[in-house]
Amino acid sequence: LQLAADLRQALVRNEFHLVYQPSVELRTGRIVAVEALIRWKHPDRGNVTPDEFIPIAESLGLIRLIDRWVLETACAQVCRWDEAHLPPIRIAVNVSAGSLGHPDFVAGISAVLTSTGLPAKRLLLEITESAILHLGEDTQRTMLALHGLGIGVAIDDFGTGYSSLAYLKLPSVKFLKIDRSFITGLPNSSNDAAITEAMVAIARSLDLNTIAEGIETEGQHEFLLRAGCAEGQGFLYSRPLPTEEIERLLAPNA
Ligand code: G
Ligand code: G
Ligand code: MN
Ligand code: NA
Repeated sequence: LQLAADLRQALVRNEFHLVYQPSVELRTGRIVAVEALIRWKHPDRGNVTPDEFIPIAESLGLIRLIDRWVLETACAQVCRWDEAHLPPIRIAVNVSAGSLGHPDFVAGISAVLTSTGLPAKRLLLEITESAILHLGEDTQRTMLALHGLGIGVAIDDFGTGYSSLAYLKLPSVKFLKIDRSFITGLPNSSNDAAITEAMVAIARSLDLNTIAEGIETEGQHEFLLRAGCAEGQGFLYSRPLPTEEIERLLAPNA
């Protein structure tokens, strides 16, 4: 597969970049975090989406290198925003199963925090339910080690996996990200409304924060605010944006 061969070269050829999607406090609209999202500009094909190349990277064993590049780039970026005296925000980084399952995963993250100087509490790792499911016993150790370092974890795409809810008790888990598929039907779909309210209730009773994904309308925003969801992401507030545009949004006199 040509794409796979090209993917092997993409890192050294500098073909990746990051965009950042804001996450806002629903009550105020204030940006409290950004999620780093990878983009690949292929020299011939143009933009290739992560939905296409992340699975290939996983199967080629390249995902650890890519996730590491994302983590370093995103942590270094948020430190530069701090140095420019922009309001301090959290940075969320997606982590694939192939990275999470590696024995050196926690050491790698620790090294990036040390080299960039980013405080651990400012980093949030987004891990899908299915990634956690595949790891079994090692997960517990990894999650405990992350907690020991003060690094929080968000369960990404919550509600779409096939796992038990046992991992919600892991000490590093601090956030649930309610999957976009449940937000789409709000506020009119009574099923989506009931599921969303139940997820927020689970989160609250376990002392976890909720982030709703894929908010596109005022009606969805209002519903989630009333349901007690604290944070949201979606095109209603902002698409994923390049660095300069995030800086413009964060600047106090923007
Ligand atoms: O950015 P976009 O909506 O196209 O992302 C599509 C999918 O790719 C999402 O599931 C997202 O979590 C995943 N993704 C985006 N960026 C990264 C990344 O840096 N690392 C990993 N592992 N997945 C990512
Ligand atoms: O799985 P994950 O949550 O990491 O996926 C993030 C992806 O969701 C990004 O690729 C981003 O482009 C997409 N996304 C973010 N906000 C919205 C939205 O409001 N509507 C839709 N349709 N997609 C969104
Ligand atoms: Mn995510
Ligand atoms: Na998601």
